[in-house]
Amino acid sequence: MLVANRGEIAVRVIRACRELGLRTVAIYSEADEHALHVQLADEAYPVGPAPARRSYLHIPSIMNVVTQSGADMVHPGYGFLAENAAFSSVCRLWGVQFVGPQPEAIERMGVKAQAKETMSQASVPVVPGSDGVVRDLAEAEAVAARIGYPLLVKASAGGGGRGIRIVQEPSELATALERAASEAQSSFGDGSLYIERYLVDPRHIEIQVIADRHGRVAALGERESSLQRRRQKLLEEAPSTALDEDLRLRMEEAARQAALAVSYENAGTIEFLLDQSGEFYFMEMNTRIQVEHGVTELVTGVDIVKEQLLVAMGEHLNVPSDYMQPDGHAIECRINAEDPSQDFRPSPGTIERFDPPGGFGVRADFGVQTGSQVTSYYDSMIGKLMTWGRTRPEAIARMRRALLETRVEGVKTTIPLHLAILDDPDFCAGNIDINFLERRLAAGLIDKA
Ligand code: MV4
Repeated sequence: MLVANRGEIAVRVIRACRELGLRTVAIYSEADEHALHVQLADEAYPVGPAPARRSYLHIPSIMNVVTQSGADMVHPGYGFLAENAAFSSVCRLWGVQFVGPQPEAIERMGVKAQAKETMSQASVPVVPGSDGVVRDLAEAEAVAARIGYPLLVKASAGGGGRGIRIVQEPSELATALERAASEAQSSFGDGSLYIERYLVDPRHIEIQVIADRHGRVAALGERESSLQRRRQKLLEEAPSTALDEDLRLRMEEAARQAALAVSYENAGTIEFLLDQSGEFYFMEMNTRIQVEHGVTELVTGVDIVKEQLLVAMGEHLNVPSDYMQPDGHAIECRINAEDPSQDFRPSPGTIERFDPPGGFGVRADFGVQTGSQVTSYYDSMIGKLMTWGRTRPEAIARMRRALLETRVEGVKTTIPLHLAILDDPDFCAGNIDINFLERRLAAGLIDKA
C-alpha cells in the first residue's frame, strides 16, 4: 500500500494496513524526511521539495514511487489528491487499486450544481430553489416568488463557500444576479448561477457511508460538524443532539440513496443542512475519508479505514447493519498549530515537547512527535483529540481533562479555544448551529490577550 499523504492521516492509514498485514510505502517531501509517518512505514521514498505542488500533489513523482516500490494499492487520505479524479484515473491506468470511489463518481460529485441535480433525481431532499441554472431575470423572479426571501444566488462552478451571494429582498435581485454572474465568470470561467432558499442558522450534519463492490451500502450514522470558522471545522461530534432515531433513519436512508444513485464504492460522506424546523437538505458529497471519521468509529465500533482497505481488495463489508445507531457519544477537537489570540494565525516551529493524553475513552491521532517540525507548507492541523463517553456530558468532561493533560511545547495551539468552547453553556446544552462559533468569537469567547 502506497500512502499518498502525510501527517496524522498517513499514520492512521499505516496503522490500519499493519493490522491487515499489508506492507506500507510512505512518501515524503524534503520537509518531512524525519516525520512520524516515514518512521512507521515499512519503506519510504522521497517525492520532491517541500511545496505540496512539487511533492504530495506531484502525480508523476508519486507514480514513480509506485513503480519503484511495486505497490499495488494507493490510499490518497484526505486533501491533496484525495478527490482528484485524474489521480484516480492514473492509478487505474497504472493497474494499481485506488482506495476510494471510481473517477466517474468523483467527477459527478465534484460539480456542486450537477451533484444537486443527481441527488434530486434520486429523491434525496435538496434545498428548494431553481431547477438547475437560471437563465434570466424573469426566471429568477419566478423562482424567488416560489421560495421566498432571503435567498442565495450560487455559482454553478463554485463550492466550499465561494461564489455565494445572499439576497434579502426583491429590489436587490437584479443587481445581485449581474454581479454574481460576472464574479463567477472571472473566478471560475463559468458565469452560470442557480438560486436556493437561504436557510437561516442551520446545522451541518453529515452521514458517513461505506459501500462495497457487491452492491451493499451501509450508513454509519451522523456527525455534527457545525462548529466551524471560515469554513474550517474545529470540533465535531457523534451523534448530533438534534437527531432522534426517526430523523437519523431518514437521513441515513437519504445518504444511502445518494450513494446508490452514483454506484458509489468505498467510504464517502453526504453533507446535509438541517434547518430549525427539522427539515434536512443535501449540500454536497465528499468522496474521501474525512478528518473527523474517528468519532463515527468510536460510537459504532467500525474501523472505517480498515473497511476502506478491505472493500478496495474486493471484500464484503464487515458492518453489522446498513443503518447503524450510535453507542455512547464521541467528540473530536482538532489540534491546529495556530494562535487563537492572534486570529488563528499559523504558529509554525519545532515541537520541543509533545505528550499526548491517555486513559479510558481517550484517543489521540497525531502525526507529530517531540522534535517534529511544523511548517507553513502544509495544513496547520497536527492531530486530533477524541474522547468517548456513555453520555455527552461524560465525553465533554473527559475531553476537558484530556485537553488539560496534552502538552505541546514550541508552537501555539487551538487547545485554549477548545477549553473555552467546552465551557460554553449553549455548547453544553447542544444548542449550536453553523454560525455559533463565529458569533462567540465575535463576542470575545477567546480573550485577545
Ligand atoms: C447554504 C447555507 C444556507 N442556506 N445554502 C457554505 C459552503 C457551501 N458548500 C454551502 N454553504 C452554505 N450553503 C443555503 N441554501 C449556508 C452555507 C454555509 C455553511 C454550510 C455548512 C457549514 C458551514 C457553513 C458556513 C457558511 C455558510
